[in-house]
Amino acid sequence: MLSSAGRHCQRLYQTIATRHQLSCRRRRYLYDAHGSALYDKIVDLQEYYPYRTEINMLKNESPSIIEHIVPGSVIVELGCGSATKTGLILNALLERDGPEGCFFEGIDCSAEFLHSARRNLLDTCPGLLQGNLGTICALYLDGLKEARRRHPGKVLCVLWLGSSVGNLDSEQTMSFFRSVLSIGGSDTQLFVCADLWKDAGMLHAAYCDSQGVTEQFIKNGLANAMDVLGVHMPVLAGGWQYDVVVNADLQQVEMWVVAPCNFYVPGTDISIVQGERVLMEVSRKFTQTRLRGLAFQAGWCWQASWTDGKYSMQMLNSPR
Ligand code: AVI
Repeated sequence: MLSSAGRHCQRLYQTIATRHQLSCRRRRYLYDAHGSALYDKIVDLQEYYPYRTEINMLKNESPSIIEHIVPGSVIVELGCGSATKTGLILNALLERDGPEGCFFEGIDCSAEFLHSARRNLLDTCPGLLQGNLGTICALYLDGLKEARRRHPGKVLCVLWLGSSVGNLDSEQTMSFFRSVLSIGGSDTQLFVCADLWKDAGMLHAAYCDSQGVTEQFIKNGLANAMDVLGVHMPVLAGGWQYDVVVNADLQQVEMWVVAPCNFYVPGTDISIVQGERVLMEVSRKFTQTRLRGLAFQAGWCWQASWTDGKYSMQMLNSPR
């Protein structure tokens, strides 16, 4: 059952979504240029362990990960950004399969990121052939359709790094897993990375860092959302309070903001009262079993897993 605050939050985002026909409504507001720059700072924070953990695991496990990738597969990275981690897998593949056997397609909705991904990979993966390195400027699933169109009959190994699966709810995750499978078809692998449920103190610190960068990131998303809704209250923007809740029942970290005063959303019947909480972002944490369960329900077959106890990587296969 949703609390009345919960209902309001849902309605607030629903309003944004219907007005602007956004499917991933929260993420749009969080990751504008300023938000992306703040996120780049987050990943360097002492307290924010997931990014570093994933890099370390990729460094250690790449040789074992690629054992599960069929030679000649096309590596397709969803939301590749500047592709800072991808080289760890591509270099291992280059070593095993040589330049002629290594193919990459990076998908991102920022042309700027794709440009730097290309430069980055050509710098850090000597041997990667320019002609085997493609980029697709699109949302994930549209990009995946294009990757499939470019490589008919080849195995696609779809990388979904960065524990972004944690920012979707179960239904969205299932639907996303299903879509990847139906677009990729019978010759598809999905390599998905996710953060595991762990000590509450560590989780809280990761999302409520001592420098307040995550707070700025969330408030930037709030300012963008308010702007779109036509709620102009620059003076109040600073008055919102940031509150991180580690929700053990749902195994997720919740990033809330608390309204500093009453206000109406123009053109709607939505009113927010002083002290009301608005949920800006959720970062779900998994157990390996739960993650595999979701994949399984969506039609994927499990192939292999890697974990350091804090973080998990799963290689999934389309059914043969
Ligand atoms: C992108 N995603 C995996 C991040 C996370 O940890 O959930 C987003 C984030 N939000 C605040 N800090 C990090």
